[in-house]
Amino acid sequence: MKRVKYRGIGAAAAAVVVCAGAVAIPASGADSSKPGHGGTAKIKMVVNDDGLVFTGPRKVERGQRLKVVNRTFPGKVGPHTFTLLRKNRLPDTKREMKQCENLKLALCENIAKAHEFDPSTFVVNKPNVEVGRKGWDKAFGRTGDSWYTEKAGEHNTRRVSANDGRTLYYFCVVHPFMQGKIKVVK
Ligand SMILES: [Cu+2]
Repeated sequence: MKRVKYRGIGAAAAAVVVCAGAVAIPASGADSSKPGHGGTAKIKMVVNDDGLVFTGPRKVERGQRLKVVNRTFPGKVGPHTFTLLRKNRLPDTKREMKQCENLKLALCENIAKAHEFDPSTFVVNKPNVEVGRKGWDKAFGRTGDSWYTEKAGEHNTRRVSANDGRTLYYFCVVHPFMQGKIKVVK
């Protein structure tokens, strides 16, 4: 465990204790790797032995509902985002992650802007960023699909509108080491 200074979007600076997560994209969680025909696939934001992580299935069907649930206590760990981003944009060094948290990385600045984050008040005016086709499909760069959450138990459900065959990469801009991926299948 390591004490890190938290200064992310949507909350005043606060010192929180998190484990420095592994940089490699985990083959997320103990959840079923089956997309669960017709049901709702679920990705959870949790604290486990690895620290703050996303857990969820490896696959989801195109058109299936994907529910993202905040199972952490943001008073302790800060808020989160579930943000789609292009694979080559995933912050993969400590330096990049630090820059991202501090919104010094163009990508992360774009995400904060898309959420209409006000750095003077730490208020996020637009928790739901929905671009491209309706549903999860558009990955940052300049813009993309993203959800911001600052309360325990909050959740957000959208259909997966990305084409099958594609892998969606996601992360949390507040804790850039929170990363995952999910493959869209038929
Ligand atoms: Cu987070």
